[in-house]
Amino acid sequence: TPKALLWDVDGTLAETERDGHRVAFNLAFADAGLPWGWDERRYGELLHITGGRERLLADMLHRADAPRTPEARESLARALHHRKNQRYAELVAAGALLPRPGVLDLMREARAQGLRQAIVTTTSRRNVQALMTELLGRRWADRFEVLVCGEDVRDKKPHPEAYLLALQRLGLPPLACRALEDSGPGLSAARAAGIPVWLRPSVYFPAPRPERLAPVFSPFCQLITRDEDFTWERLR
Ligand code: XBP
Ligand code: MG
Repeated sequence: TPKALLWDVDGTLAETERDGHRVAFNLAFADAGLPWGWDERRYGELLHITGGRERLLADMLHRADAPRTPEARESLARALHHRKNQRYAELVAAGALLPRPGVLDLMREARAQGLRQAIVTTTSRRNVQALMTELLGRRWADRFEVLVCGEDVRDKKPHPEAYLLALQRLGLPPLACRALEDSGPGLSAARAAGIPVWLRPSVYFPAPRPERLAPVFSPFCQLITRDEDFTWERLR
């Protein structure tokens, strides 16, 4: 059995991408008077680019009405991203996001079993703070020994930096841990750090077909497609 659980945030704890970040980006576009919008299909495509600001910049390359110079695009992306995060915090505080089934129970059970727990995400500390306060309450941080966020790394997922930093801070070897992830970039990041993954795909990341799983996935990735399998009893 593992000694520590390393939790991804976006898509893993809640469907934050579809119901949170995407909606908040669209509100930020409207706030800025831009006729831009990301529907679920387009946002799903853009999700392979991790980092909200980076995602905005990538999308601008496909828009005729985006600023011409890289400097102007940078500054617009920074402003929109800032506004998006304000809107995200508002949505979260209004209760727009619910924990995914099993998440809170699994956290509780892991704690009861004496497991160590960490947060390993490449979103910002502020976004994590907003979401966790809503999902777990004001004292949420007591439950996690280590908190690695976007500010702590130079390279976002799928780069393994965030996971490597978490291992270093926990003082544990990768095989003593399990990463809980929902996405392709998250899976790649954990795998590249040598950490076995419990993969519970979120809406934007359809589960890979079984014939494509082996041998790349096993034994490093356990795919969880049903809510009833997302329990400590089934996973450990
Ligand atoms: C998810 C991401 C983030 C979010 C938006 O990371 O890639 O970019 O989509 O958050 P993870 P920001 O699953 O590792 O938590 O706007 O703060 O980037
Ligand atoms: Mg994720």
